[in-house]
Amino acid sequence: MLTFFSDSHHAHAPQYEFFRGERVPCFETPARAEYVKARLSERGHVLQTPDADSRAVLAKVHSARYLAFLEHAWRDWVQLEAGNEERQPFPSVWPVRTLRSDVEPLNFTARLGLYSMDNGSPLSAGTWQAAKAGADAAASAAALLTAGERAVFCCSRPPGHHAGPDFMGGYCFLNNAAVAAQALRDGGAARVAVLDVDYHHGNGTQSIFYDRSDVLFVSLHGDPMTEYPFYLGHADETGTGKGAGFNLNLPLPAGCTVVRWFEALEAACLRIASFKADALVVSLGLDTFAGDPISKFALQPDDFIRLGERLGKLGLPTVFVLEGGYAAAELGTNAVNVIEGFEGL
Ligand code: OKP
Ligand code: ZN
Repeated sequence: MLTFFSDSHHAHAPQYEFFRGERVPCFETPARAEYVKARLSERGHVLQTPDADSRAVLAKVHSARYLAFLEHAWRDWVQLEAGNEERQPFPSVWPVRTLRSDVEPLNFTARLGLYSMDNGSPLSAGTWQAAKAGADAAASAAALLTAGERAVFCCSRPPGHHAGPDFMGGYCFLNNAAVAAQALRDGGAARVAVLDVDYHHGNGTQSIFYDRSDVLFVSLHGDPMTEYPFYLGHADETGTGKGAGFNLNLPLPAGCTVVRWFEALEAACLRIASFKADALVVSLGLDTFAGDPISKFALQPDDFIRLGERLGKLGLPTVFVLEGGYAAAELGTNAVNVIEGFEGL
């Protein structure tokens, strides 16, 4: 499958995150994309550098003030204090209920909190450059589908599905799946379905399209009562206004069986078929793998072939966007299994 890959992903390489109050190495590492790239090459898939500029599409899925903050965040951080280029910024205060989010404060940490849903999304010097390359890959993939290509894979990082209209979160900064879906709409697809199979609910993608009937969002994920992102992803979230009925969440208990996971996948596919989508965007998180260090589903490598086969049966032009998956060494095999299952190889 034709794949977009950019070396710019290396520019996003934060050193640590917080886990149970301790500093730990980041789970979301440059090695992830490199393992996937290596396995793709080994299997003869063609890698291309993204050639579209996503900026116009980004402006339709993210707010202008969030994009402006993110693009200049590292510069602002470094200018704040000598030595900051060696330090990672983290938010420490958030505008929760009763506090104002309409006014953007001048203070850097206050602005970082305004545009963050958690303290789990460390910035580094090239975060904007890497995230922008991922969005460019999504826009490039959509352009190829518009020109008649059946399927394209975006091998990009950092992931995107937790990034909402005006915030980052869960290692995500720009919502690549939303960029792909919006670019497909702009290219003439009347109805686009986004299927999110990452272990974690794609809260950002859901929120971006929640009031729209032209983009259906369907997600299967760990139940937010116990799993990140906790505050969205329940079954009773079905869309609002014109978007009522165009959001489907299929939360599953942490630790559930592979059989149960595939039953949910079937329900998701049936909804996408009844929507009569013109194109499909798959938020391809691979953290449903049994060996994933931060997730609790049990898929085996061969199950990813079955996932690809089922998606192929939908018969839709499809963009795959890499999301999570933290068993880095197994990521290449699992990603390529989905792709080759889809292609019927
Ligand atoms: C991103 B994606 C573990 C912290 C977990 C949230 C998980 C983000 C998952 N130390 N942080 O959906 O794979
Ligand atoms: Zn995930």
